[in-house]
Amino acid sequence: MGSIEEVASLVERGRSKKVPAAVTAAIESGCDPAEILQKGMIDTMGIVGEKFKNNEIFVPEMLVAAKAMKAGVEVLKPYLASGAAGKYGKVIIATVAGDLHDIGKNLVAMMIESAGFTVIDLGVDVPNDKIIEACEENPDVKIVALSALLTTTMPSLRDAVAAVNGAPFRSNIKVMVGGAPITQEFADEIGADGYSEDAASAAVLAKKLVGAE
Ligand code: B1M
Repeated sequence: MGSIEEVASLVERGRSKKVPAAVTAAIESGCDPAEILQKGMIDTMGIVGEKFKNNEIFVPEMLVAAKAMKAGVEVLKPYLASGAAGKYGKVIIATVAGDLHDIGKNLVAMMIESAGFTVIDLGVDVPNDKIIEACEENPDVKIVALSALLTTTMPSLRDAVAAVNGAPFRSNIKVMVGGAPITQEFADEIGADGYSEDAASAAVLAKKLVGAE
């Protein structure tokens, strides 16, 4: 019998090799894939973050937990994605310069893709000129989606949005931002078109920004 608790425990302890089988077992036992993601993985990363903050664990433990979660998400992907083709156009997504966190960005990418967009993922620690270059190479891009997970990379997010806002193609695209320290107020202040708190609402926002909802 698989369970969400087993998935959570393995993710927290960074057992990458065991997580995929535990996720499969949980699904086979009837657990809801969305709940496995939220309770078994996202909430667990919250616990990992708290332990790090309290000096109970250190960067290597955070890293292995992140790897374990990624291994689990791979198994969940087909259950969470709707399979809708890219009918709403292209989205460029990136984690901003100086920031290496990508789990949240990857979930946002997955949800946006599954909502019917084609996602071009530039990865983590992406300099502004690379974002601009990607927009120029894809003149039909509809949205630039930027993620920042650290209070220390909020200025990078501000700079990245400023770079896009100053580009000649600005009127053709929308800019959306998110990440744990980001708020609607900050998004407004830096001149983004939209902010969302989590991956599910990011997909709703993306559709709204292109007038599809
Ligand atoms: Co780092 N880290 N980390 N870390 N890490 C946090 C973010 C932290 C909160 C932990 C803590 O202290 N409690 C803290 C930041 C504190 C702060 O800024 N105030 C922190 C720190 C300090 C650091 C380092 C500085 C540690 C060090 O070296 N001393 C360092 C910085 C490295 C760098 O980026 N330059 C660092 C490194 C790392 C690892 C590399 C080890 C690893 C990341 C591995 C990876 O991503 N591949 C890591 C991890 C795993 C975490 C925690 C534990 C988990 C992050 C995560 O994946 N969460 C994190 C603690 C926490 O989050 N509670 C922490 C799960 C994920 C699903 O949530 O990313 O928030 P999240 O994404 C959500 C929403 O934010 C939103 O939707 C997502 C899904 O619902 N969202 C968007 C995200 N992007 C969006 C974009 C959108 C819309 C919504 O539109 C475009």
